[in-house]
Amino acid sequence: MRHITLSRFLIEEQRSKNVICGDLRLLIEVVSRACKAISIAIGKGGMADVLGSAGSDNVQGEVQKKLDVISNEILLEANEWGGHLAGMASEEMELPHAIPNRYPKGEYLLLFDPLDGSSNIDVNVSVGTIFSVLRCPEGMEPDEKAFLQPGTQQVCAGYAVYGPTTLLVLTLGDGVNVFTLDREMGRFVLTQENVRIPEDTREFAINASNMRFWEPPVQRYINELLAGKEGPRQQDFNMRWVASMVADVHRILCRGGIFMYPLDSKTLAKGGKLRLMYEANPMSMIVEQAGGRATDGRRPLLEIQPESLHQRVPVILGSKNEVERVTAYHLK
Ligand code: AHM
Ligand code: MG
Repeated sequence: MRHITLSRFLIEEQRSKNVICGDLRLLIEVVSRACKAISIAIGKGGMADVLGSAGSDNVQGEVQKKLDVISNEILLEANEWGGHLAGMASEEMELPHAIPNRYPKGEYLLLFDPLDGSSNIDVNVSVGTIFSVLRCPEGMEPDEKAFLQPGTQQVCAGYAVYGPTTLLVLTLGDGVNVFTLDREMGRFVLTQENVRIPEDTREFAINASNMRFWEPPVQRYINELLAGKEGPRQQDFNMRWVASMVADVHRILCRGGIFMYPLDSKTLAKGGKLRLMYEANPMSMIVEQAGGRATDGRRPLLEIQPESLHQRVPVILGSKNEVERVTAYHLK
């Protein structure tokens, strides 16, 4: 395989397809460098003082891990000074982060979940960073309102997964490509081009301990899968649940599957568990760019008009035919 680095890939995309401009290229390069730094911090584990809780709660009222805070700071500092951003928003911060006045401003808005699946960090299971890029509407200040755009408006989305290898998965709205971190050289190298998610699958991912709290369409769907060969689906299904969305979605990108964090009576008041702007939208863009589907059970996730920065939604995504089936059960 030709060794195409992320930098070269981006320059060639800019030249040949005109899908990105210099500022967006810089943005992706900077985010990828920040992900490298996060990967290194995570890799130090128990040797450095990076594990465990930070002793604070985030805007969602969740306990922050030290690495949640460290990852958030790495992303903020890396992206502040380049002149490519109008503003940033993070799952870990209540309000958007303004670019300090001493730096020039650009046209893009960057949103991120700095460390997704962070409850897994202390047990050495894969975690990741998820990001989404929007344009700041012309003439608008980069305050909360500027960020409230449906997922269809994303110009780019991606995630890094810090597992046995560190990967960067990226879409510019023109397919999905996977880059592997070459640790010796300190660069990302293209290792999978134009990934496609199989339309059919026999594997599902859901936190089954919530079964009694789900809505009837989800209960029906999962019960049918669990009934296996003897049930209406007439085949056996396998289940996986890492509890790191990046790892679960990455498995689906590699070999198909359906991922669900549906509405349940525990999270009903909040609207769901996962966050629309930091998790659902970027992952939906990637999944749809790879030929999969993503809905909240009733409508495409990417079409939802956000009402607030930290809005939560039910998430059902992955192999097309299974997502369409669960969505049809909800609409019946
Ligand atoms: P986080 O962003 O605070 O880490 O929370 C999101 C994570 C997802 O990665 C994962 O799919 C889900 O929460 C797991 O939830 P649960 O522990 O309820 O199974
Ligand atoms: Mg998180």
